[in-house]
Amino acid sequence: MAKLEILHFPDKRLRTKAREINTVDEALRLFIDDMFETMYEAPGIGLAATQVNFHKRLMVIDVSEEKDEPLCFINPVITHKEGVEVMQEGCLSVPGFYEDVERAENITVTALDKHGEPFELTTGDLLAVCIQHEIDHLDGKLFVDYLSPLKRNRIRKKLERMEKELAAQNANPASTL
Ligand code: GNR
Ligand code: NI
Repeated sequence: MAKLEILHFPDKRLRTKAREINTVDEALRLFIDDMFETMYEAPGIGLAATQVNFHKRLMVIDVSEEKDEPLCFINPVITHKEGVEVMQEGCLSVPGFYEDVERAENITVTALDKHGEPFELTTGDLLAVCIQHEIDHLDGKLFVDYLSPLKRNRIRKKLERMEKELAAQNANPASTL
């Protein structure tokens, strides 16, 4: 197992539209294990392949308290949406920022599981929000896209500055001692 590197906004690679997966094999299952490890260690309740620079339609989620309900979605498609709900969202690719986002309250999603078997799930609450958030990633979309340009640019500038400081620190670790 391996922890994968998570891309941060405004990295252009987060804007890539992921492609459908044609074959669900052992190699893919090993990668799925790495995605779960990366998500649990972050920690996060979901992770889309786009965030770890793998541009295929794959995402993992676990919204349970005990972190014992792993869900894997391959080629997910939302077939039904109902109601509207506002929830405060965060994102591992936008670290440290939390903002209200409006999404469908209840959804039905179809996907393949990690064995390539089709399934359908109808759900609400945090799981419904998380599924919509992850599918957005697969389409190159981030929760900051729902905010005003002013808010989004503020977040972008802060993250760019943080990234710069991190790079400088990595180049010369003694400078901050
Ligand atoms: O860990 C996460 N928490 C979260 C909270 C509210 C709405 C969505 C999320 S998803 C996020 C992990 C992540 O960035 N997934 O792409
Ligand atoms: Ni996210």
